[in-house]
Amino acid sequence: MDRNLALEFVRVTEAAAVASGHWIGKGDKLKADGAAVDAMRTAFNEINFTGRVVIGEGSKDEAPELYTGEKLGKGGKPVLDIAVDPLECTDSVAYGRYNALSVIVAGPKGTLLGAPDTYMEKIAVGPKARKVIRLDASVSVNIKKVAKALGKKVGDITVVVLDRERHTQLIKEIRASGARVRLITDGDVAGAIAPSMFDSGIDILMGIGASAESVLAAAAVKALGGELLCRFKSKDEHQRNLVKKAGLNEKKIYSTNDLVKSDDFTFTATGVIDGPLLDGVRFTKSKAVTHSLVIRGKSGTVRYMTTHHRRDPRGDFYSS
Ligand code: VTB
Repeated sequence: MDRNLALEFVRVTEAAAVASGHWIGKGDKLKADGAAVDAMRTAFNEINFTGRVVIGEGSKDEAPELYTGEKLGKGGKPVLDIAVDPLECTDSVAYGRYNALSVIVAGPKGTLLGAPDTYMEKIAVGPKARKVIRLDASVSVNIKKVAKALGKKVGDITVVVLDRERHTQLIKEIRASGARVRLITDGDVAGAIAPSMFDSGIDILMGIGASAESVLAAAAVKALGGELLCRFKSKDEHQRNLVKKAGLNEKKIYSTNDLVKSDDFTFTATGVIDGPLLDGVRFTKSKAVTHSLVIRGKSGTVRYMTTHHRRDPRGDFYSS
């Protein structure tokens, strides 16, 4: 994939982050998400490529834009699969909480798993512990093995978990093992990537989260040398049928290589609200300032980018 395309995509996540950044704390998640989706779509359609959304905002009937199957870009080569979350953590933005991102993963056609909109059980770790985790091992065994691989005491291990009732037992078991728990209200994309980032303070992600988020996080985790293992965990018959219809297997344990099949991909994210990966959007009198991360699969290069977007004096438009 053209190396410069990764930089084109950062304009897309920047645009979505700035647009949704205006909705922080205003209590309206639909407006926040809509702003991100509109900005993302407009910015995508200024790029010379042909994209097909494999993970988007839902099916065509549920999502007017960026739906699974939608075509993006001005056309021509390259032809890419696109997985997006214009606004990961819509609620965090609406209620002014923590940890929201705009995210894109792009890879050659057929290389990103088109996971249907359901749930997955997940465990994610960074490079030093990538070989020791098992999705079916007990919580305490996984934690002990990760601690050993990292050369840490179990008591110094931090496990990030989504704060959901379904995780009551998991949290009990983590505490019983002696490890520490960080609860997050949303955002298991950043949560799954954090153990692979130097000094994030997070060693493991555990628990059940959305399946689309697995594919998005897997790209960054793979490029950074970590591991994310997951398995579909449908809530009901409808979700089980979605998995079947997509030709996927409820019993299979998917690794980063199954979720993102090629090395030729890019992961691009811009922070909307501060989180473990990135700072959020700041507005000044004349500028919007964004913080982004661009990771290329082939080289494993990690670029942090701070961009100052000039505000057009006539309105809320920003230079790209
Ligand atoms: C998680 C979280 C996301 O969805 O994947 C979660 O990381 C799972 O769904 O930020 P529930 O909220 O139903 O538990 C999000 O919260 C939103 O996409």
